[in-house]
Amino acid sequence: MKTIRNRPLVQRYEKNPILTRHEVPYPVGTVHNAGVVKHDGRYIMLFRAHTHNGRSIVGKAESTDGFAFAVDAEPFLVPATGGVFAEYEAFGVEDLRITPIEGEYLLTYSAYSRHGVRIALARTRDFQTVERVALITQADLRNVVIFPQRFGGRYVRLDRPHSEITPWSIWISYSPDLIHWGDSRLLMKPEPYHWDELKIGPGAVPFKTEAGWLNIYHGVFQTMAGAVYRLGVALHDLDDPSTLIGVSDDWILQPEDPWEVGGYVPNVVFTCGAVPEDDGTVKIYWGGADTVMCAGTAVVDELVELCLTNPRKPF
Ligand code: BMA
Repeated sequence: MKTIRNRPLVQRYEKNPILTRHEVPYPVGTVHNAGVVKHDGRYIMLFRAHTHNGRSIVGKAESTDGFAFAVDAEPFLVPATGGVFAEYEAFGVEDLRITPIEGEYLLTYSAYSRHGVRIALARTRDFQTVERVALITQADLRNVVIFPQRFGGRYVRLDRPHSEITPWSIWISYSPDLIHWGDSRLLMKPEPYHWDELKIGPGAVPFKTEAGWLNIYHGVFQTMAGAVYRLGVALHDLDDPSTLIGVSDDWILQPEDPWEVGGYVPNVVFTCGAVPEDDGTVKIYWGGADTVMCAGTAVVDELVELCLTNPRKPF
């Protein structure tokens, strides 16, 4: 039996949007799709922003309460100017995720170039200096989230390859060293005539609950008026994240506010980050219409319950 609630699963912050281009001290056209993490008691947000040439960079903002963010004077990550990264980041860096692991933060982001889109990995300990590690996928692949712990000594990631037979689906891959990835398996596919029938992809970095790893992902439905991006949830086994305990049949968030329904790309809520709190809630961050940043709060147990009751088949 599903619990009947008289409030939405994700309670939107009443002062959404929490960040727009007007709060950025350098010229950008958008602020969206941010990775967020708690570091030394402060919330660090690494957001994507379109510069005025139409390509993306990553900016940084900080907050003490997770809702009111102040943006740094300079961008955090811009396309590399030297080495192999320069060749593959020339068209911009996008949709960064932050994985806290073993005392450091792994940053995965989309690197765009004339060769397509692939994923780059960088690391930081303090969000002051960043070290690029490796380009960890080929083209065309985006939306990679690394789990915040190793399993059997190996790093584990969810990724999102695309092929005609298995379009835009969520796979899992493993690495002994963060550079070489393999042992890949399919975990979830879009479901026909369902809110996520066109595409699915990893969203926020999965976080640990008592029942399993909670994975907030995005799903896309094609309508006559264009694509609609929503968020859903899946629960992965704590010891073996390749085992899916349940995938919720329902979405948890869809575009509803004016800045989600309208903007640079209308009808989009897209997450790259969520911060679990000690009180059993999770702050979820999403880009609205590829234009602004929004936040909301959900009760973790309710998201878990949604995965367990009335789940859909992963594929
Ligand atoms: C996806 C990515 C996201 C974006 C979404 C909606 O393919 O490009 O960065 O938020 O489309 O435009």
